[in-house]
Amino acid sequence: MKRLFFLFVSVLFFVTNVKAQTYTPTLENLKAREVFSNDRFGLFIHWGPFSIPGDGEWVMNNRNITVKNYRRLMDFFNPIDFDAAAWVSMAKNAGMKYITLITRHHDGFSMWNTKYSDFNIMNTPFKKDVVKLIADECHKQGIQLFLYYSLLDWTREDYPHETGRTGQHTGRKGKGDYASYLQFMKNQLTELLTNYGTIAGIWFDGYWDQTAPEGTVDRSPRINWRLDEIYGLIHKLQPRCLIGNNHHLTPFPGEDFQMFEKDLPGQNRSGLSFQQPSQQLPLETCETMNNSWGFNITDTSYKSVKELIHYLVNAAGRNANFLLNVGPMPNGKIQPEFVYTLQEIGQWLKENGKTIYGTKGNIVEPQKWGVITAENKKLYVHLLNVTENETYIFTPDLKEKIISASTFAGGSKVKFKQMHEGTFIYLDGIKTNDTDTIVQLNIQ
Ligand code: H79
Repeated sequence: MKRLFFLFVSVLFFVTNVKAQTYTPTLENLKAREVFSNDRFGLFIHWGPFSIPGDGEWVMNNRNITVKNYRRLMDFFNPIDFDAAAWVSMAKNAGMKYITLITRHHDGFSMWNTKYSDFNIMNTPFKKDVVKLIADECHKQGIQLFLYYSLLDWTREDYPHETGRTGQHTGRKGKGDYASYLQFMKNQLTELLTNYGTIAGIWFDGYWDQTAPEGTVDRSPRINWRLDEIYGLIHKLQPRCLIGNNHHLTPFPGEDFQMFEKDLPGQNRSGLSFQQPSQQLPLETCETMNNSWGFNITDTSYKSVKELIHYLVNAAGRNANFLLNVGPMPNGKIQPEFVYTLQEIGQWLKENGKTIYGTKGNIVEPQKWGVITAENKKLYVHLLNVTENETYIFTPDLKEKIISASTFAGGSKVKFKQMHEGTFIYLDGIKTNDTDTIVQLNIQ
């Protein structure tokens, strides 16, 4: 009897202990994940007083600007040409299904009316709550809103700056106090998740400020972030809200999607993406239009429409969303090069969105010629790289049995041969497209 009781107690202990460490998403959260993975394309917006020097959002750190000097930017932020409705409709016309907005970047400036820091938008000459203006417009125009929130802060004294990898030259003398900083973040996140309607997700960044360099074996953080408390708070306030964290590590319990920065899942060209793509969670990859997130006045290395469409298709082919960034100018306008590119992508999506939205990727390994996306009984073969004189493409590992094949544009018949080793798709006689020739395979 005594032994049985002991067994009972240990089972109970085990169960409660395991429960404390695992995260069970609610049904509505799981549904939100599904909606998110079907969205496939979103707009990232990096905007704030950091836009004023025209040198990217890292200007404070990169030019060793002290807190005292940096705070002057607050007096200059007055974007008289800002029009939230125009930004949101630009995103919608580009075929984007969500917006991810910087609410507070590493410089610590809050873009909303917050009670918890005076370094905020209400103390600029603009005096308007940008998060509110954009949130209202997103709700009105029916597009989802994600909020970017930095865990790292280059201005606050209570952020554990002594152990930070960045922000070492901003003139802070005080001692970091994580308990105080954590409470501050909880207070701010409570505001964001209470006063701005439905928030589709929170996009964290800056965790890496407290980890050992990428590639080192022990990546344990120098502080205990107590993320479970933050995540618990978010899911309590809005259970549907999806949490993602740009820590460049394998997702932690409590996170609802996995993100990659400047890399397709499975690639590591940036040197930041050592993590394996999750098989369970929705995936997202973010990329810039030029080489900057925040407005950069000399960066004219614009990616072409074709390159960005390829990135979108390549992301979808790997089961990931594409979050494409703009860094609006300090006057509130988005530069014409970006506006043009987004319009063109939107045009392409109007014609070809059916092969992107709501599809699944990873049907076959990405191939030299491109990728495949799938929806119901259809596979879309995206031929991104084929030359004029290639007469066929070959794809291994295609398990589905093909009934018929045709071009997605125009619907003309395409010849194919399905064999044990793989499938041949013949290109002779079909009209190719310089951006993406899509072949639709109807499967059994
Ligand atoms: O918001 C945008 C960037 O400002 C932010 N994330 C995107 C979405 C970003 N922060 N850092 N990076 C991008 C690049 C990362 C640089 C790092 Fe490092 C390399 C972080 C860790 C290694 C340099 C070395 C900075 C800290 C150590």
